[in-house]
Amino acid sequence: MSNRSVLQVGPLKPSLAQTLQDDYAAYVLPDEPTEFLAEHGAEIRAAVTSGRTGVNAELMAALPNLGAVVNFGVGYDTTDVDAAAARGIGVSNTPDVLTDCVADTAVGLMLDTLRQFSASDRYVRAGRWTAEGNYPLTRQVSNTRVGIIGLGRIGSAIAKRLSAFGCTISYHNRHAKDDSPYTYVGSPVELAAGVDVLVVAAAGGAGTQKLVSSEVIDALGTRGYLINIARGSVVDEEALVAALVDGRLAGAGLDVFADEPNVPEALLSMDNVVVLPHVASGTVETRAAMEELTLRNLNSFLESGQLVTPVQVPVTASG
Ligand code: 8YV
Repeated sequence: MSNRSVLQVGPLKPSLAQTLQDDYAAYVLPDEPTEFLAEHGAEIRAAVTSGRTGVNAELMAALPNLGAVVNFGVGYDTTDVDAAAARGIGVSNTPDVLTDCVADTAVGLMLDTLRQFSASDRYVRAGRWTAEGNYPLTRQVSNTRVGIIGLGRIGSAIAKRLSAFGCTISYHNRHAKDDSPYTYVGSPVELAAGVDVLVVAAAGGAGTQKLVSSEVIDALGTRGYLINIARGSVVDEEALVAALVDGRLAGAGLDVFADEPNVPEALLSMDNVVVLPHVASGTVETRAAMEELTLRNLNSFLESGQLVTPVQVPVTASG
């Protein structure tokens, strides 16, 4: 078998892509892959990708000896895990190492959205402080009621931070967590109805598609805010934009969108909305830790057939 058994799928952090070239002589999947796959598909044992691209069932089918999809990022909703499971292909992600930065971003977005710091900054820069006087009053963050959708690693880290702000935390998950100090609520609508701020921290994928529906947004109501650091797919974005345009929701802080990097035009002129370009894990420290964990997964798989942080264990690892 060829030594060139690693395939880069989609753009990656430049230093990671460079290491894949230098240390693994990795192939890079071309934009028009048909010819490449016919010639080299059978050589590939591991694909390295990110949440932005992933490996779909069609690509897996063209890689008959694929044993692992190594994903840079905690979210792997762009990889077809069912197709991988059916073939005994392992999938790894990069949990834990990004939890703190993503939770920091959620809290920062919440502060910015309710207090309108970004909008206030624009107000000063535009000379409006001197021309028009003080900025309008905004909403308090401390002591608010916060509902978290998805109390996993990241959701729990957000809850811990917001507890220090005196916030009352409730959450919705597939199942109540026995060891959680926070109040479990049985449905997203019920959760939204009882809070000031709804924070989305659930994994993306088929099971959470538009979990934050128009009904949930209506339940959050005219004084409610939505914060999303998870995936755009978890929210009905059209319903969200419509509610913001109509003034049926107080505001939103969004790091993720349904069709990145495209952000609905209507949001761009709203001072009660903060839009970030999917930066939650984007610090030097966290991205380095994600890169390191990605390479540990790749090495471990190539050496022993085992992934370090599998989301799915290969049934028939090909060593
Ligand atoms: C990254 C993310 O921006 O980990 C995730 O799921 O969304 C982010 O940390 C992304 O994976 C990089 O492509």
